Amino acid sequence: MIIKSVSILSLAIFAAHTQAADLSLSVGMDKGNTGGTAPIGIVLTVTNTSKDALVLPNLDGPAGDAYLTIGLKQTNGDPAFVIDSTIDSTAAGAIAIEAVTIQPSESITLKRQLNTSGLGFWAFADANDARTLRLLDDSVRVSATLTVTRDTLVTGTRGRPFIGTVRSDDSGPAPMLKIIVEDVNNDSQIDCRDLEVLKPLLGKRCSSPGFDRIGDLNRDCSVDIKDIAMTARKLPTGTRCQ
Ligand SMILES: [Ca+2]
Ligand SMILES: [Ca+2]
Repeated sequence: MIIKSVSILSLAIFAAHTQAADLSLSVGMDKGNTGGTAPIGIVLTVTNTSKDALVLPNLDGPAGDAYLTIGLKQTNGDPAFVIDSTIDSTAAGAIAIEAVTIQPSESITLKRQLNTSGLGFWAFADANDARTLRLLDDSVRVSATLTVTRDTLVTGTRGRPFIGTVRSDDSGPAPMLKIIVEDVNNDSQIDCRDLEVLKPLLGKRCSSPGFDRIGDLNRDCSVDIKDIAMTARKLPTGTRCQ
């Protein structure tokens, strides 16, 4: 029994090593600002680091053959959360619904939009308690994992199917993004223009006509003085707004 366990362990180590040598995955930001409720573009670069042409299967959809996980982890120690993600498109804009061959040293670029719900970045401190919903408001580290579980969709392509897992951490430090909810108009600055966006929303609640989540900075379903104060506190010293 002991011998059997050791050989399984050795196999696992060998597999991890060969996968790391086949592909590398790096993560970057398509758009750095994270204010308001704007989506964030994540750019993933997959590079063939092996000597063979490699085939990646259909990358569209979580059907099970290939999937991508993008992890967001707050650097202040609060719980991480993870998005199980499909891949929106290749760099050229086409959805990757066909298997793709990557030649040795060649890279393909994939894009993924996060926060497309417009709700802002949030997480549950306790997944079983809806009252623990809160915004992510710290720097967030982004990482990604690409997993290919089988090659049944690889047809009509030339090359060796890639099956395995590759993580962005393998190719360097994970990029960071800063979440700034006080930048209401998402122009990378906190100034009087952000207060101008908030003013007409004052007094509106989730159920009110004209309510806009962009003004509800603390996500308590009400645009009120607390939201104004959050932005006001972040204004540069000495700023006077009309
Ligand atoms: Ca702004
Ligand atoms: Ca509020």
